[in-house]
Amino acid sequence: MSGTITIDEYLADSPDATDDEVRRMKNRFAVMDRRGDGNGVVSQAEFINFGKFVIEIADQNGDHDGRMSREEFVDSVTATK
Ligand SMILES: [Ca+2]
Ligand SMILES: [Ca+2]
Repeated sequence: MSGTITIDEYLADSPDATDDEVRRMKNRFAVMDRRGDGNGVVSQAEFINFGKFVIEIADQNGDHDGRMSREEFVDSVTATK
């Protein structure tokens, strides 16, 4: 692994994704990159930073204990924002 992920590699992880899922994944990929250096590929650091960000948001919408619980995770992936 080169340490970076391209959009094609990212989408290849979910070959059966629906159009809707593909659109969401493309958005997520763009956000990951934009929170970093915006060079069109996602580095490991950008990927990890985004993961931390997602956990933080989920916890902020939950009980603020610094961890993402199962319930907070489910809320975060089903949220319609
Ligand atoms: Ca990048
Ligand atoms: Ca929590």
